[in-house]
Amino acid sequence: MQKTALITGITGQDGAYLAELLLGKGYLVHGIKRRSSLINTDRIDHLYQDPHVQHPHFVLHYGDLTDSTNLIRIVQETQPDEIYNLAAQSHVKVSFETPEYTANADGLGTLRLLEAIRLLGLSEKTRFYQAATSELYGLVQETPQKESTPFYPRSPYAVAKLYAYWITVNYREAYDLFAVNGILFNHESPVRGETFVTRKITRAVAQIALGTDQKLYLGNLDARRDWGHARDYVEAMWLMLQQDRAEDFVIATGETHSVRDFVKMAFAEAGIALEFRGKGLEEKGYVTGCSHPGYQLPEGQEVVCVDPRYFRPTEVDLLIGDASKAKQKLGWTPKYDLKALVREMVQADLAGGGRSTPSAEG
Ligand code: NDP
Ligand code: GDR
Repeated sequence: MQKTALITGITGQDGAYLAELLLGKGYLVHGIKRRSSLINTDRIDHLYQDPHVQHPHFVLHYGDLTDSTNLIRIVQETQPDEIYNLAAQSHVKVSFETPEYTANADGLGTLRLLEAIRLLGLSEKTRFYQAATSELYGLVQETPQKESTPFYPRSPYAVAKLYAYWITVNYREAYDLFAVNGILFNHESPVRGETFVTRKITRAVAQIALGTDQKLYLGNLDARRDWGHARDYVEAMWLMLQQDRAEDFVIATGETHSVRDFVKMAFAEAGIALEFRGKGLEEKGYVTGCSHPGYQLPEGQEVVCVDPRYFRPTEVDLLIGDASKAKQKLGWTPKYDLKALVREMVQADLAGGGRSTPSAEG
């Protein structure tokens, strides 16, 4: 029997990789996309199917997590076996500027979907995946962070996701719903949104190497993150919904690196050696060698600067996850290490001239 999945946030990074994974497994995939004045389906265009074909495998619906009637109608029409709730205002810094909207979409949006399942009498049929996040851990309580580590959210985004986490647990316990939280640590890819730090860095590396830009401005270089590859992480989402019991899982690589480390690795991947000098706001990154014959970057050129506009009112200093439970119960291990991730991202941005967002294919 063909399974049906409904993915919210299908136009985002994870939505694109997950849709590709599920289509490869023979699912009928429905996705919810928002109406926008410009077409925003770049990441999934390679999966697009003409809606006039007789039995489409990939169907998009207009919708929004802030509109419960719309969500109820889509869940009723699609009768999904699995719902993956990936939609969110997902930018931590932006959440300080749009806290109420973030709470509505990321917090209440999750409740609306759970209620849709319950009100439509789908509690026994439909399994629910919630995109929870390592941002829940926020201010460090213990390291490495695991399922039992106490939460201490540090942004309106993380607080909204805390509500979503607990309402998912509550519906599991109150209504016996198969509902799980995947507590995913940062995961990236060549189609990562351009304002998240990794992609901002790899795009800038490409532009600086190709001579179309000269400087990369960043915020807190000391923040440490556990960065994995989105392709590995969507596999874990799917595995969580195939278990006999609904449980929450941490998904992480178990390694942590600073933003500064990531910058150095990304420039090195393009053949540019970089050294940081100075402290605090005065810290800067200088070229100390350029081994790529195609680029002309003189030694001593200043290519990275700190700009306080990218600082957050409250920061998450250190994330490093312990995914032992996922390894043991889901048989999940990441295939990519950070070096391979950085290589793929930098090479994709160099190939695209540091401009376009390539699709999630390949
Ligand atoms: P993206 O920002 O790339 O994608 C977010 C998606 O949500 C987009 O499709 C966006 O649509 C959609 N969306 C935003 N607001 C709404 C709304 N009100 N109604 C409907 N759709 C909406 O995020 P990622 O793919 O990186 O992340 C997926 C999920 O996982 C998010 O919930 C994120 O918070 C969470 N997460 C991500 C991690 C990561 O490192 N990537 C780690 C842990 C959790 P549009 O394209 O129109 O903007
Ligand atoms: P994060 O990702 O906040 O961890 O949330 P982001 O890449 O935005 O920031 C990571 C760290 O880098 C520091 N930083 C900068 N960040 C951005 N965006 N831009 C900069 O110029 C910059 N300079 C330094 C940040 O301060 C931070 O410490 C991501 C999102 O995908 C969330 O949706 C998800 O829940 C978490 O990862 C896990």
